[in-house]
Amino acid sequence: MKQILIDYYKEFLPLNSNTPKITLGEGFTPLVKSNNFSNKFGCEIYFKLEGCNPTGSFKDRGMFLAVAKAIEKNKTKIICASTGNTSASAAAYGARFNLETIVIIPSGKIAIGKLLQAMVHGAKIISIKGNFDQALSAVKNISESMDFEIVNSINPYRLEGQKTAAFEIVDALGESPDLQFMPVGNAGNISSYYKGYKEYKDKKISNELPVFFGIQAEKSAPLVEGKVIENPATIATAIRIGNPASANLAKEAINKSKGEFLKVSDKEIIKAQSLLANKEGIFCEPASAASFAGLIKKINSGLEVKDKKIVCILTGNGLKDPGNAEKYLSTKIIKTSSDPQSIKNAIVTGNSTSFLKRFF
Ligand code: AN7
Repeated sequence: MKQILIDYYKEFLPLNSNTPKITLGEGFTPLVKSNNFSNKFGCEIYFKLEGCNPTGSFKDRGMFLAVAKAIEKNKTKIICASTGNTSASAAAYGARFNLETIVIIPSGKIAIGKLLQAMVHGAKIISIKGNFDQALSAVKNISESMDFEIVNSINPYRLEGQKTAAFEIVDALGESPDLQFMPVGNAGNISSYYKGYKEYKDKKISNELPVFFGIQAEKSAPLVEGKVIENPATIATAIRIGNPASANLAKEAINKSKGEFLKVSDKEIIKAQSLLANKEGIFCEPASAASFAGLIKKINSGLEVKDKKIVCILTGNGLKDPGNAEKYLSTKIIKTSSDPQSIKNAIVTGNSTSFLKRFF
């Protein structure tokens, strides 16, 4: 029988005999090779499908450990600020392991699928007039006085859990990829990957670190601009963050690997999301598509990728954000009567051009 993540990588995780071995089935996500784009660009492109985690995003890899450690410490309440996916994950693990869960979200800026997840799992949801950065700052303040365990990525166990994704990639490829593209919001995940790749290198399981490309949305790009963005904006609400908590760790990952932070526009994000859906059969959320948008942008501006192994991290499932998908990616539905002849006519002559094609 397949092992659970907490057992499979136990020698790399901060566990002791009091840590409960909990799971919701996180990790072991597919690493899928792109045939279309690998051939087109003369390299090997892989997509890490983190949307296949139990709540549909990579957050579950960190949440299982943050929650296990909270239980180990006899905590009964967890809290997070969230652009959506952390709250969905916290709510699910909180429900399963009998913890009271509070989520603080920026009003009106969280994709409906994620909000529904927090609701169905029974979290207490508090929507604030403010953005993620303000929500996180409030959470830090509240947790001290109310004995909550914070399950945002400022909790070091989140990063420890999330580094398992780097192990899985090396285990699958037999070595580190040459390049890795991933979205960056609060900058926890890029820091986790860096830590994971580094631990495998230190143990001589791999020889190199990948060169990291951290992709931000154009108007939410504090790490590209080198300053805090007071009012971040993007349709990729998951990464609508102006003051990343793990900025220093993320900078280390970029500097040590000789990579770079890069920004892409909302239009480039939607285009990449559409290409993944139409040419690869992969439906990821907008923030995740930013990684592929970054790769395309670098290739178009002359990055040498020939024969390179490249991984794009697709951090969350497309169904999380049906609103943007309906607006930009959906196709026209052809309507007919039930008469087989008119159905045939519709198949032959009907036009179901996507909104996107008209948009561009
Ligand atoms: C799909 O849920 O910050 O750079 O509160 O949901 O580690 O923040 C989500 C972030 C990328 C960025 N892709 O990761 C939250 C939250 C998706 C995300 C990121 C997020 P970090």
